[in-house]
This record gives sequence, C-alpha cells and structure tokens, in this order.
Amino acid sequence: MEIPRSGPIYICIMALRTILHYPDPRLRQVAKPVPVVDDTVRQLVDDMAETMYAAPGIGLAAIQIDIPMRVVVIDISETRDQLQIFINPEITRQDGKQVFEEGCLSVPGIYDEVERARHVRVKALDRHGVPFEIEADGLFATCIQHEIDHLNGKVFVDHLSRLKQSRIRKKIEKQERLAM
Ligand code: GNR
Ligand code: NI
Repeated sequence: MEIPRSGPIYICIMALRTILHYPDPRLRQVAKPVPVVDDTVRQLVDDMAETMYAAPGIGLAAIQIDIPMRVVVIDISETRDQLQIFINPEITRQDGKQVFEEGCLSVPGIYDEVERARHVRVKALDRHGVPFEIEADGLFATCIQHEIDHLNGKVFVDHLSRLKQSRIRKKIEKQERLAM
C-alpha cells in the first residue's frame, strides 16, 4: 500500500550528544572558525540545542560535545523557547564589571562566582550564515562570555584560585570514578 502525499518529506533526525567533563584535555582545544554555514553546521546546531535543552542548560559550545568549531547555542528564557545561535561569535565591545554565580555542564555540580564584563556587544553569523550584532547584559552577557571562553579552550574554573581548581578537579574525578 502506498501512502499518498503532496510536497516534500522532511525527516528530522536529531541527536543527543555526550558532554565532555572537566578536566578532559579535549576541552582545551581552541575551536576553529566555521568556513561556510552549510547543512552540516545546521545539523550540529540542532544537536547542540537538543543536548542543551535535555541537560538542561542555558548555553552550550560545540567543543563541549567534542566538536572544535566556533558554534554556540544559548537560551536564557524561562520558557525555554528562545534559542539563540552564534556562529563565529566575537566580542566587539565590552564595558563594566559584574559578578555572577556560574555553573557549567562540563563541570557538573560546581557553582562559583566569576567576574566578567557587565555589557558586551557580540557579532556572529546566524544559522543561514547571515551576520548580525547584538548587545547583551546581565546573565546573557555572562553566558556569552562563558561560551566564548569554551571556544578558546577555557573553562569557568580557570577564573578561580588554584586551590579551588585542584579541589574541583579532585571532586569531579572522584564523581566519575564512582559513576563507573
Ligand atoms: O547552564 C549553564 N548555566 C550557566 C549559569 C551561569 C553562567 C553560565 C552558565 S552556562 C551553563 C551551560 C554551559 O556549561 N555552557 O557552556
Ligand atoms: Ni560551560
């Protein structure tokens, strides 16, 4: 039997990806700029969004799923329906300072205060490769800076003291051992 149809068939295959955990050395890679925003990149963006929403988190950088490309997704809305995509993001202006308590999907269970710029202007490409520029402050500004850090091989714990870093590393390694 044949199922009648008109128009194209869209098959949506998204995938949950595994998030790397600190101190995995793969989180230290400096991600490469995306040369062309094609369907492969859009597929990556969709997988990243699915992974971020499932976690759940308010942001995700491709490097966290072991793809060293300059791709970030963010959704800071309470309704979880305001996905923002940043391909090759760059901070073009920043001013002020603010302290936020941060967490990271790659550093599960650890939260600490980090000082960052209060206000940033970011330029990036959207999912069609079209450039845009936006201004961010508050949690949004902190989140964008946190994600751009990831693209440069940096994790939020790098902003903390050496003592805190070594405690965090031990705690995570212990958690991973117990999880085996
Ligand atoms: O889910 C996340 N929450 C968060 C809270 C405060 C500051 C930054 C973040 S980002 C984090 C998701 C993540 O790890 N992105 O890389
Ligand atoms: Ni993070």
